[in-house]
Amino acid sequence: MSAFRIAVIGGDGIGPEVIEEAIRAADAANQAGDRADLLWNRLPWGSQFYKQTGRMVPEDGWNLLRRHDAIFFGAVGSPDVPDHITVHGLILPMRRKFDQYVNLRPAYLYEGVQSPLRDKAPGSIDMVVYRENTEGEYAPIGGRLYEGLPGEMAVQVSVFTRRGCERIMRAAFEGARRRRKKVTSITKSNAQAHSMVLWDEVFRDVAREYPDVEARSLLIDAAAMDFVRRPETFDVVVASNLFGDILTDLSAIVTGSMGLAASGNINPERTAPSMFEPVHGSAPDIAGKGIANPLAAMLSAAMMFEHLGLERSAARLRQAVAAVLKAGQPRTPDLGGHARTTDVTAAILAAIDRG
Ligand code: GGG
Repeated sequence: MSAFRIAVIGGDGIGPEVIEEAIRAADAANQAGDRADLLWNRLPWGSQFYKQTGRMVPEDGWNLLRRHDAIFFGAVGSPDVPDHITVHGLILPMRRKFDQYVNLRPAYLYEGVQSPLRDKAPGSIDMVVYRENTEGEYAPIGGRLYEGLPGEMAVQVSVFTRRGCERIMRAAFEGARRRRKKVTSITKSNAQAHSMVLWDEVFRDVAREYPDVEARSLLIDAAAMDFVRRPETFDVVVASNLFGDILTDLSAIVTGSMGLAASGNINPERTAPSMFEPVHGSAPDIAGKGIANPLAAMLSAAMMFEHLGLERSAARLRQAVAAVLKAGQPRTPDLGGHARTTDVTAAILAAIDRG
């Protein structure tokens, strides 16, 4: 029997709530599927841990994480700790340290889910965003000068390397070959005359290696419009760190809810563990109320299973999610219902049981 050590960081807000429910569903899907030996190693890191220790991750934390096959992550962000401490102390360094340079964010309109857009049939929105995850606008380079004084200033440097652009774009083209063979690159080279011009040049170079895949460039502003106006025209989208982050809230909401948006932070060379997390954040407004949607976390667990080669377990989990959504209930409030998080898990467990 294959064995996998999975580090679990529930993190903040609704993170631990949805992650625990997703583990219950993942265990059931694994029992019905691959029957692998899954060891879930829970790590109590997050804002609470920061308030107790002054660190988001303990001193030996990164080495400890590295010894796992994957990381299952909830959310980070707390109203009483600034985001530049929480996000910059945990999730962003993890992506860089473990070279998780592909942030894979699929968006799919499931049967039974109402898009806020008019007349969208199930499956008509079906795209995957490949977000560059280790450099770009989220590089922690820059500084503040004259803090607190009238002449205060801040400099934030974006970092775009040929290597960084090439590898995310190649991943996108490879992904497109397994789908509908169309890649859209998101740019803003009409305004950002250095970074985005390099991005476009590299895109043209990489596209030449994939003559069987349709390639086009779209300005971020036009893309934002078309994610709403004609989302069915997108197959694979490749975007920088910031652009990908913003556009994937849009792709999530046009497919019904942030509560359905899953993601993987992938190290394709497998030199370090990849990390899987729902796209939504910690949602402090509903934390502790037991009404968070666990489906994004469950679909993230399915992505993790696929990454680990547990295809049968992944399929069981995905089928159960699709069946519960198609049935129309139970639904948490983000999908217009009144159900609790645990009601959804119960329905998922029953759907896994039915097979
Ligand atoms: N589970 C997603 C999460 O915790 N998001 C917090 C956040 O702001 N992340 C920034 C990012 O994804 O780049």
